[in-house]
Amino acid sequence: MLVALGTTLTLSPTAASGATVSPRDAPFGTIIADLNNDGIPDQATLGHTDSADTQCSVTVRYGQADGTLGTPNVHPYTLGPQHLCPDEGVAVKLGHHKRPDLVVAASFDENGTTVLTNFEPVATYPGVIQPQLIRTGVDFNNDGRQDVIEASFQTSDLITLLNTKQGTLVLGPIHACAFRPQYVIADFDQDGNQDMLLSDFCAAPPGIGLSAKVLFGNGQPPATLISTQDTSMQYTVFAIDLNYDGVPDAGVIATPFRGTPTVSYFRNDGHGHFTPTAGP
Ligand SMILES: [Ca+2]
Ligand SMILES: [Ca+2]
Ligand SMILES: [Ca+2]
Repeated sequence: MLVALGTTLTLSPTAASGATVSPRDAPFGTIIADLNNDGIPDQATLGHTDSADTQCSVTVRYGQADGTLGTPNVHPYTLGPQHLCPDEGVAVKLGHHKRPDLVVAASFDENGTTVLTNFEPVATYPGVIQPQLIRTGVDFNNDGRQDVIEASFQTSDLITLLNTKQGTLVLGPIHACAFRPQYVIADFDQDGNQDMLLSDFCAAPPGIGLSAKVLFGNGQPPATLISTQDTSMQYTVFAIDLNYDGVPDAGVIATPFRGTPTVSYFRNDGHGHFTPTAGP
């Protein structure tokens, strides 16, 4: 199964606009998810209530049956003086929780990933320095619980956090370099755990350079498809089923700084072993 980034919920943000937005289009700091299990997407906006950025808030507007959003409910909270207020996050049902928790972070902070349950902070877990990307909608260990991807655009760090049975987050199997990560989630070795085909960019040694690699949810060593030390190059990865066997194969578009992009294809044997092959 191929899974696109983000999820596909839509809602009308205001009755007047009539437009629909997906979570990917939502403004930074806004989480779109069904928070009260009525089947209608809701909106949670992360912010702060004072200029010092120490009194944090989540403002929740529940989606109504007519497509509008209800009146704002402001939930203030504090994280302590060393924290900036979170400005990004995702909604995930942690552990056995019936309603989504909010997994949030501050994009200019380095104090980890905070979980809000019922809009109150309950725990802080590892995170990257200055996270600018948090995503969910992926299950790396095939336990039915959605896990979390977090990446920094400052340190080119990408980590995964597994959603445990106990409702905690622990560092997951995938840890990579990615400046502005571009990736595809699919089960490349067909073991049930979702894997990540990543355009990997390491700005610092060891492993400095650019590569396209498959990182496996079961923690086995990554499969590197193609690599270069020419960091002016850009790789864009995609999944494609070249031989119609239901197993995702891989493609990489290599775009030089100046010049014509080239596309490479890699046949997957169904166990996560890739060999270069002709295109479709
Ligand atoms: Ca709802
Ligand atoms: Ca999981
Ligand atoms: Ca897998």
